[in-house]
Amino acid sequence: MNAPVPDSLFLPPEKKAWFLHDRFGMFIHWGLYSLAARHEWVKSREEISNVDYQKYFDHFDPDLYDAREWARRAKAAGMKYVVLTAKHHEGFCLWDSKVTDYKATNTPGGRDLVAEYVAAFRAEGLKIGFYYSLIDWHHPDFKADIFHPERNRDPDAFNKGRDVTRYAAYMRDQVRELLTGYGKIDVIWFDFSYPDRPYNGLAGKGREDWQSEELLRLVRELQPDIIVNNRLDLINATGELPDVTTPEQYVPQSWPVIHGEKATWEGCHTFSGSWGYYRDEESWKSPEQLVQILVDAVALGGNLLMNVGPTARGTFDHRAIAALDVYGEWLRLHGRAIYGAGASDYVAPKDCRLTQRGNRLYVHVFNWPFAHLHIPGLGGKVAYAQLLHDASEVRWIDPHAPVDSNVGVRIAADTLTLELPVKKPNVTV
Ligand code: FHN
Repeated sequence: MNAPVPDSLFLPPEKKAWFLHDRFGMFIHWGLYSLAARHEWVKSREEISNVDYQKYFDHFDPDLYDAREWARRAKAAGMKYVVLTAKHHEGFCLWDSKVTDYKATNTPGGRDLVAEYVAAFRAEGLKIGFYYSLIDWHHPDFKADIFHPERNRDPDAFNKGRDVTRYAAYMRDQVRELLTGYGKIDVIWFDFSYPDRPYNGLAGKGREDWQSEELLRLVRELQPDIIVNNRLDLINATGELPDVTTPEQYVPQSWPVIHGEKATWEGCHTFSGSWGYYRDEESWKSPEQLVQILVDAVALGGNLLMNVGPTARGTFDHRAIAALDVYGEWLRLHGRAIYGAGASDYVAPKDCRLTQRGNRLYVHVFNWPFAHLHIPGLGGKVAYAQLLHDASEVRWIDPHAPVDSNVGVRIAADTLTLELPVKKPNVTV
């Protein structure tokens, strides 16, 4: 059983208020894998050695990278915070780290990509986050494991001379650089622990490998108000995980509960199934799916961190831009159903989700035509019949229905959001 760490290492609820209000953030997965353009795990999946992977380092030059353009698009899409992969599992650092040569400033591009990112997104008013990989397939002290590109070679020979303590100290040095070199940082997103995944004689990795408690203490010392996700393999005395629970690419069926408490949680998703830029990826989500993933998260009291995988030259491709535009258009109309909103205690009709902000209830309709909407506790039937495919008419038949109900406006995302005042404010955001 995981030895608990003191509650003082976890963020008190009031320090998460901005996060629970903002609800919607941009994830950005960007690295040498973007040049391979076929998934951020390409090095592991194709078992590419450091020597063979070097070509991506030698050619990485994001000549079209304009962080201000990225920041403008994130803001226009209604995203309020952002988390950039400062270092992903490949071990390549997007900032000018002093403790490694494997960094963006040593590639042909020669730029501190993190510095430009922080300045641009901060200027647009977004909260700043870093993703930092606990896994590092390039570092000389990272031992072979079930995911390592060398995993099918001789682990004992591979691990010879590799030192876990040195590796954990390297990570602390890098986290210190990130949390002291770029001003106030609002989120740090560690990724990921797998203590229970021994395979083929190779151990998993968790809090002992990362020296997670020492790492978390350092984070708290450097940025006391920062939000930390729950992938350090740490718990407190009640089994709570640091700050935010982050289900991986799935929408929970109910509000995640940890040891009897509704958790602070954030879903993380991709537009296309791949986190890193994947040129030939086909399974891009529809506008309806994009909207529903966001609504589902907030309707269950959570946040959404939606990912963009920029190209190696530093651009968002046309499909990502189209997806961001869907969010921007929908949130321009229905942002008040998301920001500062949360789960409702009213019961949602079939094929609908409810979000609520104080005494305003938002009924998100994802399927019609059907006869009527009936929300128990709101009197009779609230609206009826005319929810035809074009949703051109929605009539309130409940005599007590509020006269100032605003009928949602249908947009390209082919969803409909109705808004009406209710007596019971939502008590849990
Ligand atoms: O292996 C990573 C993956 O590449 C991606 O970064 C996701 C984002 O949540 N995290 C890990 C898989 O859970």
